[in-house]
Amino acid sequence: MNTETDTNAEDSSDQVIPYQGRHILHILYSIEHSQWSILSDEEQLEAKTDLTKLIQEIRASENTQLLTFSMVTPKADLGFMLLTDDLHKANEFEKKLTLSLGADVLTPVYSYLSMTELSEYTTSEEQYGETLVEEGVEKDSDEFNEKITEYNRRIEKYNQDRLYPNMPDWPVFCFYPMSKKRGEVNNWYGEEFEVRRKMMAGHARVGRQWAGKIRQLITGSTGLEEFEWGVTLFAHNTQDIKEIVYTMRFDEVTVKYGEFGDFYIGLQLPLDELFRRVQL
Ligand code: 76R
Repeated sequence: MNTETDTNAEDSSDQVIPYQGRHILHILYSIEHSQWSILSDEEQLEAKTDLTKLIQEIRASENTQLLTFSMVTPKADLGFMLLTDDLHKANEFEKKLTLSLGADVLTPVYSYLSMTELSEYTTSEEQYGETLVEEGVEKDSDEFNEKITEYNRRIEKYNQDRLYPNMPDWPVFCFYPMSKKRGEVNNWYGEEFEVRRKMMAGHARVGRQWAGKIRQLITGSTGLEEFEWGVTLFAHNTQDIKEIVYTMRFDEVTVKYGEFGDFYIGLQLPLDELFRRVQL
């Protein structure tokens, strides 16, 4: 053991370097109905009240969002998506959620840890300026400067949304992990930055066709999970999910480098409806 770390270990929270962004935890549970049915009506009510209180407590915690889902298909029953600023908080809430209905009622069947991140491929001010010049706007003219200011404002808002996302209450939730291939022929990490940037720009152009229909959050998990990103999509119906994922399969980045894990679909429901839906 490293003694230097030990002597500084008075307060464990000091050891976690402040992180600009959110930790994201997707946790899916199956409900052990046999265990649940052993509880009396009173105990069941108490357990549901405890979970309700816990959810309220988590939601009231600073810089934290917690979403609840009834999962579709028996891959899982109950799902949570937790977004919070601090790994200690994420860890504490996760442990509490698992025990919230009493021991052995909720069995975790899937979980995914990831973090919000800025895109590596965002257009820089210089690149945007070059595009303006190509479009015939004179460099350093009033119009040019105005457009650059407007651009910077947009990027600032965009980066804030990426680091500190606020998920919508849209009903359909979809989650799956993804990686970029490191094959002998197609190796994403062996490509020049400029090549990757151009391909990602193409990807974003395809994605933007779903503006207003799909809200996407891409979170990084390299070093945290086997896959490199978590993809969380919200939609108003499953048709839009199916369409965007299908269409993207033909996008160059996905065609050449996309690797997918398992897909999970859930319905975002308020807690009382959720309890009824999952038969608690
Ligand atoms: O963040 C941005 O909006 C800028 C452009 C952008 C990036 C950097 C973007 C746009 N994505 C980015 C990164 Mn995406 N995305 C997916 C999937 O890939 C598939 O085939 C399916 C999974 C969907 C459906 C989707 C949707 N994206 C990424 C990354 C990280 C790659 C990296 O950094 O190397 C992955 C794994 C990924 C996968 N993407 C968009 C969308 C949509 C809808 C958009 C437009 C968003 C908007 O403009 O509002």
